[in-house]
Amino acid sequence: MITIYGNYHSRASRALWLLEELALPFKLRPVVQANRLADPAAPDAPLNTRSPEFRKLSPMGAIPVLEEDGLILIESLAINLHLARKAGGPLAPAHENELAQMEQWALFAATWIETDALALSFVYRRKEQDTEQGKAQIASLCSKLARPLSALETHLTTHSHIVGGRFTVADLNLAEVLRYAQDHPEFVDPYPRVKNWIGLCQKRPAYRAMWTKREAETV
Ligand SMILES: N[C@@H](CCC(=O)N[C@@H](CS)C(=O)NCC(=O)O)C(=O)O
Repeated sequence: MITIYGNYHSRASRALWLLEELALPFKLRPVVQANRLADPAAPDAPLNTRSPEFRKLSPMGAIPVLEEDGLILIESLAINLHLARKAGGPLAPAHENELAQMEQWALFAATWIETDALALSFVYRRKEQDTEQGKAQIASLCSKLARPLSALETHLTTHSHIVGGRFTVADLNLAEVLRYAQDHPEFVDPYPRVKNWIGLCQKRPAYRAMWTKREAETV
């Protein structure tokens, strides 16, 4: 049985979307981010990323974690590549070259995009988007994202999807990383193909199902 530790308001959403796509049975063990709690060490605190019990599973103390028949994985994009590959089917790599490309795009997302996309989201979470400092940060982050987004736009001029001409875990991983930047919707305006591709990813019934559960979640 697959167990995901985490919640829908975290990077666990990546695995939870994929599990909807794959229609696989799984258990979600709620773990909340410690920084969302007033006192994560309180005796009545819910299981959280600093709980000793959880730290035994994840030395990083971060969610998501996957546990499956003795296998423990603590990186969301690796969890998804594993789940897709093990399940097989259209979302999985069809051969070694596709696997290499899917790994490449997951690393592309994690190294070229995630930090700046997340920083963009945090400007909005801090409600600084209309301040002079916030506007300057947004401009700087959009300019840092221009290089990977231009590369992605170029890729999408000759490819309908990220890998293999069909929706795969590579699209899902990249779309989820880029989602952070969507708190500033204009980020994607200079990249019409990227905009269209994210829209198509997020119209998928499995994404909508994940999102509905996220909206119903109280963390
Ligand atoms: N690179 C890791 C990052 C995991 C991560 O930072 N998770 C956040 C939630 S999205 C977390 O657990 N934060 C709470 C904490 O660090 O205590 C991944 O992609 O899985």
